[in-house]
Amino acid sequence: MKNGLIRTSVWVGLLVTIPLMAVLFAASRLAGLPFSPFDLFNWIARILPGNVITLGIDAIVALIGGLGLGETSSTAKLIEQIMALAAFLVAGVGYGAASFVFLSRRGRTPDRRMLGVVLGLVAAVPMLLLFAAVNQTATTSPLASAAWLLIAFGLWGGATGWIAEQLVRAGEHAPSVEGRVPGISAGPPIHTGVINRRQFLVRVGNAAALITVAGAGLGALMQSGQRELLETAATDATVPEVLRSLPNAGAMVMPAPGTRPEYTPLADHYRIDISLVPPRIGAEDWVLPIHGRVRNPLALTLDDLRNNYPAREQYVTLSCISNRVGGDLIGTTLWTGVSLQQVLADADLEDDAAYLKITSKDGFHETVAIDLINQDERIMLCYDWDNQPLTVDHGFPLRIYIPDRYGMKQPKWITDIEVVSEYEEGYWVRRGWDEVARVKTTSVVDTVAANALIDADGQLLVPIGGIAYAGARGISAVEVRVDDGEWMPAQLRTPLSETTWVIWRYDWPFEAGEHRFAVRAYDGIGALQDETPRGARPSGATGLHSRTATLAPPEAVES
Ligand SMILES: Nc1nc2c(c(=O)[nH]1)N[C@H]1C(S)=C(S)[C@@H](COP(=O)(O)O)O[C@H]1N2
Ligand SMILES: [Mo]
Repeated sequence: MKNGLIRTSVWVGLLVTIPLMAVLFAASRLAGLPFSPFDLFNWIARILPGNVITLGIDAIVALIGGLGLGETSSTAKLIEQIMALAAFLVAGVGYGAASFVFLSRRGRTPDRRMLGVVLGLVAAVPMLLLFAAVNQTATTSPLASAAWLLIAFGLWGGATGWIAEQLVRAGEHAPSVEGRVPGISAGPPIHTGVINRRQFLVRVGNAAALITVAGAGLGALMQSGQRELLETAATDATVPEVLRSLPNAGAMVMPAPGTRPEYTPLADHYRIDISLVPPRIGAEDWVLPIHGRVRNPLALTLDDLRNNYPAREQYVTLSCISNRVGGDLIGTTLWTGVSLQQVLADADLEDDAAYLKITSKDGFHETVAIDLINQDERIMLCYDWDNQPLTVDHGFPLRIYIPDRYGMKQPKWITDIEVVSEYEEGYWVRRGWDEVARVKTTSVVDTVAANALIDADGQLLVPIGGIAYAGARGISAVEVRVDDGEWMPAQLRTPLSETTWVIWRYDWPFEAGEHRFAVRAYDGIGALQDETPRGARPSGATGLHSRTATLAPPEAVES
């Protein structure tokens, strides 16, 4: 094949695919129509083997950490979204370029545009299947979504056909018709006046750029509008009131300056899930079926859960099993819901009922042993976080809380609970992660507060502090080691609850110079955390966290 043809075909592929993406984006923002680039990526993420995915996630998390790109979970989502766009672009340009070559070569094909439309519709078929398999992007009816995909991809193919037609024609006429209007008898002219292939492509490029800018701009405008709405809702309603009434308000030990907030602002809570955009569930259409090995199948609305069962509240620290030692995939908030023990009592389980199979809107699923539920009334179906309904990101309308387990065991966006007699592996367990996913004891140095020295009767102290967390086992002790010294006991602040992290603090007698501060924790039964450095897969990261700080001589410190 001629080099020129390849170059032109790639160029044409770009000229038709980039505007297609912009138009799909605008339509998804304006009308809730499906966004195929994300559907494609979500689908790939679900079929790839678990270790490949883990490798990918690890690489992203390492990249974010290494380059200091900011908060891990939202940055990771952004990177994934960019990857999704890139993957779609590559696939789209590839298919578009191949279509263009095909269409250009068919000598005297009567109608390249129609043929192009057909090729576009062919490409729409996998997008329709993907949409049917993993749709989280659309809120429109399946019929409207399918129709839109056919139209958009049909137009995309048609545009390729039209460009091929015009270029073939310009090629036929270019040498002989200089100065004349070309191709009058064979259909509509490219344009009046002199035009060659290059000029034509530049014009198409301008049109493509215009559509892209308009589509992307319109879509972005809608997006920022939505985000603002969410943010005002979150800040107005709740945070101050909740913070004022924290249960440990009277705790003696104060966090060292620079320690992370003990209660994570909702907007800052990490988000981890398998979807590029969270599934949106309408409260009105949602009912939770509890069925299977039960004598009394239930179908509970959100109101049923709120009104027919006593509400439970629990301050909870949630951590992702992928969190690295010292990472930010961990947060603490107030969870409200109903004890599963009570709900299951109403369902009246059959004698062979052994597990709940919980399924989510995004295709995520997990199995919870009924024995575990019977042992712990804190296991609950939660509808509120931070004293307000769950946000879309965090699982609206319902998620489960299981103390002492990593987030991977705790589905958000629950749509179905089936009571079963046989164990079944959950989504991440199937992909090679720990079956139990019990939280590993961990501790972190958040701060060496070199600019907040304390003068204790002439002795300068540096406040050092951070968190320690051991799931529902609680923390019994924390120790700090400076350089190669002895492990010294830290002070523990009363935690928000027995299932949250504990803020610790250690005021170290000041010594100028560079020092390394390490921390380790003992869980509630006195077991020391695992000091062996280990990555997150498959059971959660272990190892010590430390922070190095250079302390300026006291003369330089303002008193
Ligand atoms: N439906 C669904 N639930 C899910 C997930 C998911 O991908 N889909 N991810 C789990 C994982 S791995 C974690 S760490 C927590 C994170 O909850 P958050 O995003 O509210 O912090 O949700 C869990 N529940
Ligand atoms: Mo997770």
